Amino acid sequence: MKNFLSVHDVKDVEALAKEALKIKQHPFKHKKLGKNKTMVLVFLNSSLRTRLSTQKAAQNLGMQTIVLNLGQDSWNMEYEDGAIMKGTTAEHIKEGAAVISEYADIIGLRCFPSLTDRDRDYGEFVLQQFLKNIKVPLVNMESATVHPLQSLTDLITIREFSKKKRPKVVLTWAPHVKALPQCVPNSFAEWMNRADVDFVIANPEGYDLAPSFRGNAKILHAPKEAYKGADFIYAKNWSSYEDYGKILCEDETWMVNTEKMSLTNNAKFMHCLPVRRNLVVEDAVIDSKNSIVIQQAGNREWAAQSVIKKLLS
Ligand code: AN0
Ligand code: CP
Repeated sequence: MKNFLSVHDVKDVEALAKEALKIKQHPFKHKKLGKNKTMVLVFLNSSLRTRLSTQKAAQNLGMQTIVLNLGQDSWNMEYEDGAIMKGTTAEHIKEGAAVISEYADIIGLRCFPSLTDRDRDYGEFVLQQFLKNIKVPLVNMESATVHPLQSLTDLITIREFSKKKRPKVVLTWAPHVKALPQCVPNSFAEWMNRADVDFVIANPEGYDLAPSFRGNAKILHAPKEAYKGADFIYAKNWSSYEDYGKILCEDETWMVNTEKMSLTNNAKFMHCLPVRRNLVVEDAVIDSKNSIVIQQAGNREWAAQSVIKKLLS
């Protein structure tokens, strides 16, 4: 593996999930692999889980870690080629990324979408600008269109908690007050499409994911039908891809609640977190024994470790 940018860098998602679960059993077995190597984690946006779990994963492999909150701790970065830098940006990505690369053996990057310019976001402009100017492997810690460390985590969590070989997994849109990226659902869909699961997406009209991400997944525009017989309910809000970055629906009947959960096959509740309670999911569901959001978040460490291990090997 040269970089970990999306599912396309992974040959076999189920094999990688198995590897991550093996690492969970023996986290320090490869402590020598990263000796005298450094991972620099660059954040253009907030993070709790990714920030902590990725550092911990690298440290479990013996690496040193440095976290940089770009634009807050460092200079404001310019990304446009040929820019005349008379504005607020003090350093160009050409030097910025190249210099980070001098100190790093692996770089992690979080760079959310603008949600205003679809072509720029879906072309992964910022991530590509980094990629062009570094000479070490890059790990995507959520970019403009995907969040592969989360999706690998989600797959290993499903395998860990599933009694069936081929569980029914439902990704359901849920309401939110802020326009959020499509990264988590896009990525979840691409990974589930490659995994051995019965995958269904439920979202309101106008919220269909981009065709390249939803693939051949079954799409339903009403929540109740989707919940029937589900083994996993995976909730997430996202803004519209079609009417790019817009909030088109605030219908609270899409919130995950006990009434809809009762239609499932005693489904486990999943969410990548952070989650807004009683907007995305009712307290009674996230506080129930069927909620596995904390175990899911815990698995971020093993997902990250399996990826970093591959990049070091
Ligand atoms: C982000 C998102 O929806 O992509 C990060 C999730 C991991 N969520 C928020 O900004 C609330
Ligand atoms: N799920 C996730 O990526 O969480 P953070 O945004 O807190 O890193």
